[in-house]
This record gives sequence, structure tokens and C-alpha cells, in this order.
Amino acid sequence: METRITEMLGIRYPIIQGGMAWVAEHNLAAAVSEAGGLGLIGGANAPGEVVREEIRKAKELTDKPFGVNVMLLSPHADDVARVVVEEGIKVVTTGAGNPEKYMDMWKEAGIKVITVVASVALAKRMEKYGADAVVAEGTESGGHIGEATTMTLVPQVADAVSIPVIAAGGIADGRGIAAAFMLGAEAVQIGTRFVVAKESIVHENYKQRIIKAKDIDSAVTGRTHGHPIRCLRNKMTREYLKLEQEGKSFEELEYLTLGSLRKAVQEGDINEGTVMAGQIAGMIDKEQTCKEMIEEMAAQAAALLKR
Ligand code: TUI
Repeated sequence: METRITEMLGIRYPIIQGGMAWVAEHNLAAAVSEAGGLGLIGGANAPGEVVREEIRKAKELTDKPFGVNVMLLSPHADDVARVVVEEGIKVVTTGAGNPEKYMDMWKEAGIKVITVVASVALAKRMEKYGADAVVAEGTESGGHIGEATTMTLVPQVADAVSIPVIAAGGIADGRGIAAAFMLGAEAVQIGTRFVVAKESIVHENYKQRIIKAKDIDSAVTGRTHGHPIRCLRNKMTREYLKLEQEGKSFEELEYLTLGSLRKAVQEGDINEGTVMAGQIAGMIDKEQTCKEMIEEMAAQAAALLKR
């Protein structure tokens, strides 16, 4: 399963772990990289120095390459963008915005820049600004999402750019990987399945909520405010969606979501917290090590692609 992405990143399998807020910390990133994929530390809303510590801890756990995801809505994005350079990180992915202002600094430092996009227009713009690859992320994904589905976005982005395309959104097994390759992708980014990895530090309640989830268990909050977030249905989403329907503003509803992801991930409050997960949660049915997940998915994809 060698592609331009495996070659560019020096990884064995074309599988990249999503840079999930509060979830993608050093233990998970190192485990994915050790298993032959590309692990990512999610910068999320963390200050630069916290991300630096995470990077250093991951370096103690693996000699293999790993990356950092810079979440562009973060108030600390400028600091995190600088820390990745100072720490000699080789791969940066970005999400939830346009990273143009950091491109020159990262390229000068020899960093491979992979931007997450939810549209053809941004993919083309990122290629023009020197991105080494793009992640075409469909609306099936968990967390902050765009409108287009993976099935429609990946081939359109693959047609529009010459740089390699990584597919994300709704992929959690070898069938999804093979399908993504058929659509023109050269790697996949997987989030939700890695949330339930044995090495993932996520609270057991959160993992069990994903494992027990059914196909239509996710909801999208914040559509009317332009901040769409996909998460699993619970007391918080019911209340949020009801108030949103009644026309409440983003500011009025913020109290429902402030700190709510941390509450679910760390405290295991899956009723009032935000349980971000993609639509494919319904297919995920067990905890495994990252190595088991990656080897199982890669073998299944390789067999399907050979056939
Ligand atoms: O970034 C993500 N997913 C995320 S970030 C996150 S943390 C968060 N918490 C609370 C509020 C907001 C975020 C949870 N999940 N995925 C990558 C992604 N990027 N999906 C969609 C986009 C995107 C959307 C619009 C990228 C660029 C864009 O437009 C930029 C522009 O300027 O045109």
C-alpha cells in the first residue's frame, strides 16, 4: 500500500490518526506511529507550552515520525505554529480554517504541511500556497465539519489538485480505506476508531458510548450559528438543538458547550458533555490496540484492492 503519502511521511501504512481535541495526546500519537501509521498530537485549544510538553513526551515513546494538528480557531494557534518549528516537528496538519499565514514559516523549516479542507476551493488555494497534501474531510466526521460528504468531496478534490489527497470522514475499516483509494485518495485519516483504542486516555464511559452507538446516533449542533459540530446524541445535544430551533444565539448557548468536551473525555460525563464522534461510530464495536486496528484495516484494504 505504498503511495506518495507513505513515501512523503516515511510511514508503513497510509493511515493517519485524526488530531482530535483532548483525545489526540502523546500516548495515542506515539502508539499509532509505533504501529506504522502517522500519529498526531492535537493542539486543539491548548497553549503552546502544553503542546511542547506533549511533543516531548511523544518523542520519549517513539522514534518514528509523528505530527501535530494546529486547530486554527484556537486563540493559541500562533504560539502552537511556532512551537512545532522549534521542536523540529516534520509534519503539521491544520483544521478549522485557512493556515496561509503560517505556510512560509513552516515551509522554510522543511515541515510537510497537510491542510484539512472541506471544499474544492480551499484545496486548490492550499495547493497554490505550497501545501504538500490535503485531507478532504467529509461531513460524516466527528467534531467541526463541513457540508460535503466524503463520497462527493474526495473525487472532486482529487480531480482539482495534483498534490496527494487523504480521505477522512466515515472511514473505520479496510472497506472504507479501499473505497477511499477508489475515489482517488492516497491515504486516509481516521479519528473515531482510535478514540476507543486501548492506548487512548479517553474515559471508559466515552469509549463505551461509541462502542454502543448505532448508525444514526449522531447529531449536529450549531448549524444555525455556522459552527457545526457532530457529536453523539445526549441530554446536551437535545437541549442545544431545542434552544437552537427556538432561535437562541451562539452566545446564549455557549454555556452548554463550554468545557463540555473535556467534561466528557476526562470526567466521563457523557450526558451533559460533548461526545464528539463521526457517523461511523455505529460500526465500531470493540477496544483494540492501535497496532491491532491498523494491521487489521490494512490487511482488509490490501485484500480488497487486490481483488
Ligand atoms: O477541525 C476539524 N475538526 C474539529 S476541530 C475541533 S475543536 C473545536 N471545538 C469547538 C469549536 C470548534 C472546534 C473539533 N473538531 N476538522 C477539520 C476541518 N476543517 N473540518 C472542516 C474544516 C474547515 C472548514 C472551513 C476548514 C476550513 C474552512 O474554511 C476556511 C476558510 O477560510 O475558507
